[in-house]
Amino acid sequence: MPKGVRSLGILILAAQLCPALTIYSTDFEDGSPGWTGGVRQSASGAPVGIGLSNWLYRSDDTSPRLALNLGSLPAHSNLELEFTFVAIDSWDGTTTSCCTDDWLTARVNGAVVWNQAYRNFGSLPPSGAGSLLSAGIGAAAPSDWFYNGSHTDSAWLITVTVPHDASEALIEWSVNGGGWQGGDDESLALDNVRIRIDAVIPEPATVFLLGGALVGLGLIKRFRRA
Ligand SMILES: [Ca+2]
Ligand SMILES: [Ca+2]
Ligand SMILES: [Ca+2]
Repeated sequence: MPKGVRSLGILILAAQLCPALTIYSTDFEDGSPGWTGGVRQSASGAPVGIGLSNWLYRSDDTSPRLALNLGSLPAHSNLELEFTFVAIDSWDGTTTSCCTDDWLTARVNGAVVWNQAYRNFGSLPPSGAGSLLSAGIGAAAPSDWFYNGSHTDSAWLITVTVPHDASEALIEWSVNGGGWQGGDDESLALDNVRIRIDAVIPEPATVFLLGGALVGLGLIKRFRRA
């Protein structure tokens, strides 16, 4: 390989692999652009201390679905999905004597990337997957934050990274398990949603060096011809 071409290859490889390119984020404080299937909402008693002030809410039917459709993504190989999920009121998980199962499912372009059971029902601490968020009252304590005062609520920070290289991402959240009761008994909310990809972004300094190398190669060729 000619020395000049090898140098260019090294420079191109030096372009920074950026695993933290945020392509979308929202806390629903200023609206919910790009979303379908939910209603932006706030409620008195909400645990603002863990970032819940306004959120996207769904309660009302037998197969609730919240969706976000993103397009024109730059080249990438992985997608990271981070969000706060709020299990509101008497989610039953897999363990109560009636009304199970209650699972949260997330999909990216139709593929399941998260599928976990959540339970608030009863006096036990909430159960589920992800990081249980507490509003300054201790993670183990059952907490009734809002809506049905007879049932506790829990919030979970969930992060999942999946292989993904498509230029579009349809991200969907739904419930499954056959135990969904909806309405004033069970509902769900999303907040603090952030989508990141690992796009390759040339650093400005690298672009400068690359440009300089190209100019240099041209000068060398011209000098050799002279
Ligand atoms: Ca919010
Ligand atoms: Ca409640
Ligand atoms: Ca249930």
